Amino acid sequence: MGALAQQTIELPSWAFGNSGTRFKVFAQEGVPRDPFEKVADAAQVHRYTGVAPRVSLHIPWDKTEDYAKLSAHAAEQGVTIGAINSNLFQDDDYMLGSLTHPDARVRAKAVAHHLECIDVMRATGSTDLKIWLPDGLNYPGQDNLRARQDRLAEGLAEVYAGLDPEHRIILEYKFFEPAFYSMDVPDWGTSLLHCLALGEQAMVVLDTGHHAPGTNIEFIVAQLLRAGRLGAFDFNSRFYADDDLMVGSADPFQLFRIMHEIVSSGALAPDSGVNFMLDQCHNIEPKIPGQIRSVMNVQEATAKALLVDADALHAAQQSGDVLGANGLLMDAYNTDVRPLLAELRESQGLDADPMRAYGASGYAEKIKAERVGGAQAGWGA
Ligand code: AOS
Ligand code: ZN
Ligand code: ZN
Repeated sequence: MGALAQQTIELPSWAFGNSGTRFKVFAQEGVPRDPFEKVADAAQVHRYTGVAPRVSLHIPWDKTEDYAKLSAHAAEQGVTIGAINSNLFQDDDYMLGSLTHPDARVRAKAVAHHLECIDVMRATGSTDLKIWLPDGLNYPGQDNLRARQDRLAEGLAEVYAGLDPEHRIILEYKFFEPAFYSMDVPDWGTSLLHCLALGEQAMVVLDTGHHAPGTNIEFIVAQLLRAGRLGAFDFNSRFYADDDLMVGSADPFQLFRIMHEIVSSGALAPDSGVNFMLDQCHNIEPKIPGQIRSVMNVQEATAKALLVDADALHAAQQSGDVLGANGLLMDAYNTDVRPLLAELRESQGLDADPMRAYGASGYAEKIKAERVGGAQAGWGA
């Protein structure tokens, strides 16, 4: 129970705004109109789960005049500002790339944007600068693959030089989209190489939706933990591509296997350096309950991973007991941990059922009445 109570999950501000696909953005009633309201909604998730005390921001979607005020507002609501996400994908200048662009002027603009994000970190007390690079090529021959890596290394080094000692760069990878022939940071190996070149304050972000179907994600988790460079997760579920569905909804067994690697490496506690973030969009379901459900799914996978009998598993592995070892994992996975989590919540003074408690709180009705003309998260326009 102690280990479970320690885990924290970070929520993305953009999960609370309207979102959709390239075909349609469905507007929902009561969605936030500004970053202050997004933070207030995220705080509701923390209020009923007790384990979601941070909110990631996205610049420019969450741009505001006074970041110290936003940070104070977060504190009043019982949460803090988490990772600051930069945006290199919504500016015409970036059509052929940002940090990898052939034109030095465009690369300098992308570096300057990150220095601006670092200023936001200073004003909000955030320690993670999350970089997801949409750069890449659609056609063979379109640009020089190797030169782009050199430009990227140079640009990242300039951003890294702007960090304060308590800051980190967390560098995400993605195997396709928006570029379809070759992304400039397509995989964990490329991200890790850049992080190693940058220094101790650079870590890899693993977004669970950013791999080819069939990829063994828990292997990547184990490898990055081994290298001491797993900085964060962007949790979500996918059936086909970067679906950004609720984590644990498509493949709860995969989430369990990931959490098993985390638990067996002792990487669950907040001081382990792994930031457990969600990166999701709720296109058709209500957003606050969607986030509550996601947090609960992560907690359930974690609780199951903590149930694995580590000593017995080690013994089975050492003696070559293939079925025994596999059986120990499956026993833990097949345990219903919901009563245990209900008990944990009650011991923390929370309602045993966060979904029910939020539903009964009247918050959804209140924001529907108060907020008119909610903003789009920025996705799917
Ligand atoms: C994009 O596909 C990535 O998953 C990004 O992590 C993320 O969704 C974006 O940075 C949101 O700002
Ligand atoms: Zn992501
Ligand atoms: Zn993504």
